[in-house]
Amino acid sequence: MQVYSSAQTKLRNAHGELHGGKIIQPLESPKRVDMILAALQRSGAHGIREPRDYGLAPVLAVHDPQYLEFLAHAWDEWVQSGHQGEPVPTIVPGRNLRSSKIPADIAGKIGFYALATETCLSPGTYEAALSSKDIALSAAEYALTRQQGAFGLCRPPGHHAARDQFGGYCFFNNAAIAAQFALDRGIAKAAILDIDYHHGNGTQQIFYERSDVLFLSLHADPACEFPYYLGYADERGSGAGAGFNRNYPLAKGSSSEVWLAALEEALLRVHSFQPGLLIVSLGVDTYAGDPLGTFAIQTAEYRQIGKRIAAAQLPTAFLLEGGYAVEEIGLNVLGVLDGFDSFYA
Ligand code: SP5
Ligand code: ZN
Repeated sequence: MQVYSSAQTKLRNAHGELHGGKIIQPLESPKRVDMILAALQRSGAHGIREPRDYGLAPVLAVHDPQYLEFLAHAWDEWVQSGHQGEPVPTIVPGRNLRSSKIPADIAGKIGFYALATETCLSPGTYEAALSSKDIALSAAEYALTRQQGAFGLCRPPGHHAARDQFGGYCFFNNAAIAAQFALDRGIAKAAILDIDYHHGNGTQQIFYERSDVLFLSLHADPACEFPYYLGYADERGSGAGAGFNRNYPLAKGSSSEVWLAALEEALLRVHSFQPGLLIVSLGVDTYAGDPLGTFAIQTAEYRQIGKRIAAAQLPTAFLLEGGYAVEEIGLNVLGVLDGFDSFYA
């Protein structure tokens, strides 16, 4: 299938990530892109292209303008304030503080716009995030116009990013931006199937009150895993969106059988919704060897997952989310793409 990728995504190259009480080398690293590209090139089965520049309008169709402004200038403001290290949020407007005031000071702004504290800001993050959304948009446009499959090698990932918050390694919600773009291009309905190990809290939040985007997420039970505060089965959408949000929280350590059964249920819902575009938030942190995951999916099983998704027979844009086992990430992603194509071969 058509693949979109850009070296600009590697400008997101933070030094640190807060993990288990230590600042470690980020799991969400540029090497992830290199390893996936290497596997794609070895295979030769999928053509790779640069994305086109869609500008900021599709971002503003989903994200808060002040949040965008914050991301565009956060690093410079941080440096101008005399700081040296990479900023992590140190105080957030939690339950007992006001969130109606946006501080003038950059450290305060970082807390205001953060939903998690593991993700450091860094020079180049904004530029990489811009490239990531262009990759998502290019893949979605290709899938729509050709009525085929496409893969966007998005980085940084997007599904944790809310309308006005970053975190979980995410800054712009690539899947939401692509879905909204497709709707603005004239399709009536889009479905987002999120198969990352973690719940897609940002995507859920963005479309929670809407009936034109069906959001389905298979993930580790938030009672036990990040993002902890969203992703439970009783979250089914509200207002006009009631019934258009479905979560499939799975126990830590779930087997491939359990996971695939949940996928079947979710795909049945996609089928009855009849979307004009299917966006798959593709995280391969469901892999048995993933340093953040606990699920048991093996490399050889990703092919079957791709084939099963292809059986929905919809124009489909796969967008990369998580996946941190860098040695195997290439084969795991390739398996999904090959499996998808094998359905049509
Ligand atoms: C896109 C994506 O997959 N984002 C995941 C972000 C998860 N970040 C928090 C991970 C928490 C891991 N807990 C560390 C405990 C160390 N023992
Ligand atoms: Zn994840």
